[in-house]
Amino acid sequence: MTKNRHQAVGLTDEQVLDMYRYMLLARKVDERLWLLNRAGKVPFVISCQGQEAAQVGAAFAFDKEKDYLCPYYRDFGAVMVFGQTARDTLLSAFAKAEDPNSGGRQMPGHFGGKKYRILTGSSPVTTQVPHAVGIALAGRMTGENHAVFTSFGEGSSNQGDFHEGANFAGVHKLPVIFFCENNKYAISVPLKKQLACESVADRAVGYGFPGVSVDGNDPIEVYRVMKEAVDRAKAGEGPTLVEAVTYRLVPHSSDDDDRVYRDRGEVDEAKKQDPIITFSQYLKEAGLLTDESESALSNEVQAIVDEATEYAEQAPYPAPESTLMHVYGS
Ligand SMILES: Cc1ncc(C[n+]2csc(CCOP(=O)(O)OP(=O)(O)O)c2C)c(N)n1
Ligand SMILES: [Mg+2]
Repeated sequence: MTKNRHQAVGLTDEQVLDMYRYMLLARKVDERLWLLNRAGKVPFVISCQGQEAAQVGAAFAFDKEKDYLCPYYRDFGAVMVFGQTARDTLLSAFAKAEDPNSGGRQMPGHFGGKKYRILTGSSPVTTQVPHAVGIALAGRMTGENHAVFTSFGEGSSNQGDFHEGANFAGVHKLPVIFFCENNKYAISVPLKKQLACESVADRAVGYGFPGVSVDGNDPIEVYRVMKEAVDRAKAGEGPTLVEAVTYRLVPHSSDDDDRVYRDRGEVDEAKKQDPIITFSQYLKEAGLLTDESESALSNEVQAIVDEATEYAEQAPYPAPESTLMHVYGS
């Protein structure tokens, strides 16, 4: 990576350090979830590992006071930039009453929260896409003109919801940014068995708006492309499809064994491009991070994760008598 590229795209030194901090926080929270799962304390984990640069770089391009996020289950980095905390994630993993996503009712990774401007997610993949398009249409009708950030995996870009949402947004030039995190697998299905076209970004032409493919391990490039897309959206020029090419460094979920469908050599090769490592190198070359400040930051983030774990483990469960709340109307 060339030195100080961040300044050329309008990011300050403080902002790129902040990006790295969010990436590290997302990674360390994720690692903690796996430990808790293997210790039998939390039932399920769905990971962001390998996709933090894409998620954080993309989320930095939005106005957190105005814009909306309709994320998918891996988006720990994005939801944290929009305001969710390590405590929130741990509360959700332990299914505690204070979980802001669903009060301990949904599986982990089903993010949501009015105060964070994050739309509640649903389990069928890609349902968030038409919702995002609807929020953009509502913003046009009310004059709020917010941009909407929606994300999904490349496998999910085969779902009807993606195509219907993209078509409608293209026709009405709505301010939606479709963000595909192409991590090369849909559970055990590799990319070449998912798409016959060259890239997910190519699909945009069919809906009459630009499609851009970007290195998802590079948060500065992801930010640059997303910022252009957000600026276009807010200028009334319509949607953009951005494909961030990443790699899922861990199994699909805590219930998956990826050794049965992908070669260890491939995973080891991808680990060399782990964005936590490559972005730390960039920051060091730019003179913004040293071994000492990196280890201080790492300790600081680890302490946040420890505190969040402790807090969430002690927190109360939802009251049993509230089980049917929001399920049946009376
Ligand atoms: C409509 C629907 N079909 C199938 C599933 C089961 N499922 C959950 S995640 C997933 C794979 C999605 O792959 P991709 O979109 O590439 O996202 P990734 O998990 O790789 O980030 C599938 C098939 C689902 N949740 N919803
Ligand atoms: Mg995928």
